[in-house]
Amino acid sequence: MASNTKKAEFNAKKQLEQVEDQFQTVQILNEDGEVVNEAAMPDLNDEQLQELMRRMVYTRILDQRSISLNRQGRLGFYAPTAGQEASQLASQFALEKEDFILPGYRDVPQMIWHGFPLAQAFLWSRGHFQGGNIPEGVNVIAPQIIIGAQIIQAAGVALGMKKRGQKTVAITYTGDGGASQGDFYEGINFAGAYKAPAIFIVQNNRFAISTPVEKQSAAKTIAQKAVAAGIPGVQVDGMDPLAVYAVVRDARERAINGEGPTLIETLTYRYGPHTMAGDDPTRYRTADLDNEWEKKDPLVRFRKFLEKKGIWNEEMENEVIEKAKEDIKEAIKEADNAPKQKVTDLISIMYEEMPQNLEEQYAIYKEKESK
Ligand SMILES: Cc1ncc(C[n+]2csc(CCOP(=O)(O)OP(=O)(O)O)c2C)c(N)n1
Ligand SMILES: [Mg+2]
Repeated sequence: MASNTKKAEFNAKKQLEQVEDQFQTVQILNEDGEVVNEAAMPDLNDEQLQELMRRMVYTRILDQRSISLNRQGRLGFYAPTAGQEASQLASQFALEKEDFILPGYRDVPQMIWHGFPLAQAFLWSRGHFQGGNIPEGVNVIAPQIIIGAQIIQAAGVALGMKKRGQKTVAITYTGDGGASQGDFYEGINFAGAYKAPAIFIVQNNRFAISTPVEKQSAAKTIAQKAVAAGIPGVQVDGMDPLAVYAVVRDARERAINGEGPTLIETLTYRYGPHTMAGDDPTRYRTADLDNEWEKKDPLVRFRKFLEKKGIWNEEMENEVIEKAKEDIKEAIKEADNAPKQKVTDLISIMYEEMPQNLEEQYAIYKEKESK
């Protein structure tokens, strides 16, 4: 017979509420570009703040141009990024060049700012082998298409860094949908158990293609999923570049000091469609929701903040826009001039030492291509 005292001791509902209460959204800049959390302000000088703004403006143009290029048939796969600039670029801005990025398909901007050439990003979009051939010294891998697979890979890369005694981190990105995958739980659990210096970013843009986040999980936050892995979880305003920078920088510090991984949920929104392959967001999102999120725009609030400080103006912004357009024009030309790819190219870049079965196929194709 269960007694009433027992019932009171085991209050499952309260347990859940207590967990959820711990995941309040970190914000530094509000929608009007005002500092609402001075104590959390990251240590960035004026030049660094301007550079972060430049990158966000540049990337917004890159997104617009990529969408046009895709519609003209000059790019292949493209997953729009507008709306997610703070989440993507401020998190990359908190890294060092030696850190390793394991991106998802929407995370091409972070790769570019980590040193991956734009022309190669365009080639990746076209499925050209040179798009997956990462230059030496650029610590990224090609974007992951399998949802959640990069979480496990990041745990492994981070553990490798730890074993080599490197003071670096592996950072990986997935979406709200990715946080429902088995790989996600396995990856954060493993990294937690081995105190691997990993940073797991879940960009919660509220939709996995057309499925709203509320339908994917009963958890009120994605950040709280960290609790089960025994690692810290932080939910941050993903439209606020300063807050994103601050939490990622903090996670990086703890990781390189041997304190293990962190799960970071960035609350963000993608203004465009899921990809350019043809989904229609008006069939799964309301105009009201779009408007609500556009008011939170990361560029608008950061611009206001910088203008108030007197370190940003229209002329500077126009300069960045022109530079972006120029770079994109050059990069697409370079991509157009890439050699037509052969099957042997695809095979030869896959492994340092070719396995026997591929050697056989390589020989067959080499023969065919010589005719
Ligand atoms: C293992 C796996 N299952 C399904 C898919 C098909 N798929 C591609 S994108 C996507 C939605 C992912 O949504 P989310 O993780 O929220 O990322 P977002 O696209 O919003 O950035 C799905 C289900 C896939 N690529 N891989
Ligand atoms: Mg999503």
